Amino acid sequence: MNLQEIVTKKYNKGIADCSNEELYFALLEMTKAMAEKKENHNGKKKLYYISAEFLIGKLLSNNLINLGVYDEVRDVLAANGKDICAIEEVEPEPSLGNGGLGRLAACFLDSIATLGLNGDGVGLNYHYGLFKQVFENNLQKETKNPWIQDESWLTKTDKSYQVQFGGFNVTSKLYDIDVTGYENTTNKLHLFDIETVDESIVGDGIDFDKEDIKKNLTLFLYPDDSDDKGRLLRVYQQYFMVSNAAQLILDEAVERGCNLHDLADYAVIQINDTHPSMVIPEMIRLLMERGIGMDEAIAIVSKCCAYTNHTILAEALEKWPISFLEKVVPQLMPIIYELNNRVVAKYDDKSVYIIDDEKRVHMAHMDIHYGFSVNGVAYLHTEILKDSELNNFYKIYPEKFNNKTNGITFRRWLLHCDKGLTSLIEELIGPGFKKDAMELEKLGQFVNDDAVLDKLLAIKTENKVVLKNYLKATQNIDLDENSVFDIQIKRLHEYKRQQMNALYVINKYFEIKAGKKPARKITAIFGAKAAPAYIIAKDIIHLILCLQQLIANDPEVSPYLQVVMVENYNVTLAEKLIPAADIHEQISLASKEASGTSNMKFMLNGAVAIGTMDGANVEMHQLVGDDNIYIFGESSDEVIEHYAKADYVSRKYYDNDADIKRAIDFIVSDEMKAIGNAENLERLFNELINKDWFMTLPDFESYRAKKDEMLADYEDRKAWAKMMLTNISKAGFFSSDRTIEQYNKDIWKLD
Ligand code: Z15
Repeated sequence: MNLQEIVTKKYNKGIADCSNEELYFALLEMTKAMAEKKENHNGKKKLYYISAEFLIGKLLSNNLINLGVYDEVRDVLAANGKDICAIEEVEPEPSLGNGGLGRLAACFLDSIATLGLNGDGVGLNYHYGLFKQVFENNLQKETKNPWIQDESWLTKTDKSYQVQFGGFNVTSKLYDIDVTGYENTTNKLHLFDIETVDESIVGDGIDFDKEDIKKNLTLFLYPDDSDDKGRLLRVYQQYFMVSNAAQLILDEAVERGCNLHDLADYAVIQINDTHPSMVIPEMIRLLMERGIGMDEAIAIVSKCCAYTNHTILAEALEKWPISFLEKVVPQLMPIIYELNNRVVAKYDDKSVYIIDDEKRVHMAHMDIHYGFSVNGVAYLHTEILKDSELNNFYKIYPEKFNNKTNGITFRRWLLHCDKGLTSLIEELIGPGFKKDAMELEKLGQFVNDDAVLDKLLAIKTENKVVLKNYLKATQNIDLDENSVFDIQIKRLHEYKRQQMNALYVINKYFEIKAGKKPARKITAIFGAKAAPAYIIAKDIIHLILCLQQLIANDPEVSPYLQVVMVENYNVTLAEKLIPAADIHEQISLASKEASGTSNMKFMLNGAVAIGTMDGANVEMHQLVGDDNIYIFGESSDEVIEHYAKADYVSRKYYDNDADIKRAIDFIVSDEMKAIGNAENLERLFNELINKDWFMTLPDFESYRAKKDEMLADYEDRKAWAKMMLTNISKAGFFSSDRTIEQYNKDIWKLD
């Protein structure tokens, strides 16, 4: 059925007479019907990508693009006086993830389907996505973020399982979301839920009764990124997810002819960080229940499971107290003890044990011993895992370790979000890059073509105007499209060092006051959510919001400098911000950002990076060369050495560098305290001068100098446009299609 037919059936009127809301639901129905026709269950072996997060974002336009009908639908709507962009606005964003890890899972599903691989995602159907961020008195407040409507992307299936917890059991219900690849087949994202969840127990903010598991199990996504905060409920969620996944995997395998002994020929499980790690003991338990002996069950599961590590931050590596597991999943404990005993019997080195002296279960250790693959998410990250963080494991199992540098889907992060740039590229090198991202290299031939460079700059300005209009309409923010847009968007975390960017802003403020004016106005744009319990992160948001207000109200400074912190940064906003960026900030403390993925999105959209030699920045630098990226700061080796020697004292930098002292003192100045709260500002001040665990101060001076160099270079518009073009032409490597091809070739081996 085409759109008009669906509209007639649903509403009995013409497209022109429908509201945008009605048209959204009609398109939803049309898309789901088209996706279903492309389902394909070929291949013996199937991949299950299990993840606590799938940050899929809005799906309408992405699905229309992948189904190959976007242009047609846009034109039909336009012929009826309707704007497809306005209809896209109606869709609520499913924010079923925190940040990079969840968004990566969503990009991977797109690429798995695009490559026609037999692979589904498995996760949880959170009723509320990541909290909605609102600013009140320059502070972050969290409110609930519902996304499920009567008609949604979810399709209720008849699949249902029993999941046993200590003391009670629950009945699951499976909901599916179609994942249609670009001009290819449809796979599924399986999201498990229970019918007894009670949305009415959520109060004003995001507080709710944590005790009644049957009412709250899938109510919320834990709002922590690169952190394992959260307690018992998190273990309940994780076990619910993997017990359902394991039952689904066994059912489907048996349906395809598996006799359980040969499970590894039918199923491969990718464990996305340690959140799904309990799938290992659960699978062993279920196989034993079906009559397989312990030794064989362990061997079978070890051939099926592969683990991806996404961080070296100690606070993000999950270690569950045995007491938690005893309470929530007592049936797994004998298996976990046995898995640990086998390790203890074989190795003297306590650092590789699954259970430590403090009676905590190290989830990653279980994955490494009882999985067949361990991968990091960027070259440098994997090297650090092998050389330091997981070195004791690497010595035991060198053959298990491999790198899979992250990637992004170009359908969402170019074809959808930057239509102007997409058509310019198509005009220049034809449409082949849409299927084979490496074809972007062909753009290199235009690096001295003035007409092309001018068009590139014109598209960037257009995108800046689009962002300006959008932020004016939605957040009442005024932007100047003739200023430099310098953007840092990512979760608020000290290791990502938004505070260093803020110190740069303060320094620039003083320079302007002293008469040293920048060649052009700088617009420093931030977007970030802080975990609700992460005090210092919230203080940094407070600092940025106070600076935004203070500078906007200073007539001496505001013509040259603007600070903007967008409210409720999410996938939808990223799709508007990234195409409008001139400069992107990738300034994490070297060694701490496993990969980063926004760096790839910005590069693809013609922004130029200022960054440290961290995560995938290292590979980006190698691809574009010194002349097309601005690298500063200490190396990961130097940073790792500081930690080893414990020789960093932030106070010394504060005492010995007048610029640093002036900037940090300003945080607690009378002007700032007149706008903000003394408590928040003083806490942040003390943190910076007494601790600064992520070493912003040693890198500050090289950061400041590098950014000033960059801003000066920006004034040579032609040279800048060349850098933009070079970045775009080299971005092909960061397609998640490449990443997924590597996962399949080295790990999954699907036919
Ligand atoms: C998360 O978003 C990431 C790592 C984690 O351990 C958790 Cl819990 C959440 C991020 C990394 O910080 C980022 O560098 C990486 O690009 C992303 O995962 C995807 O691999």
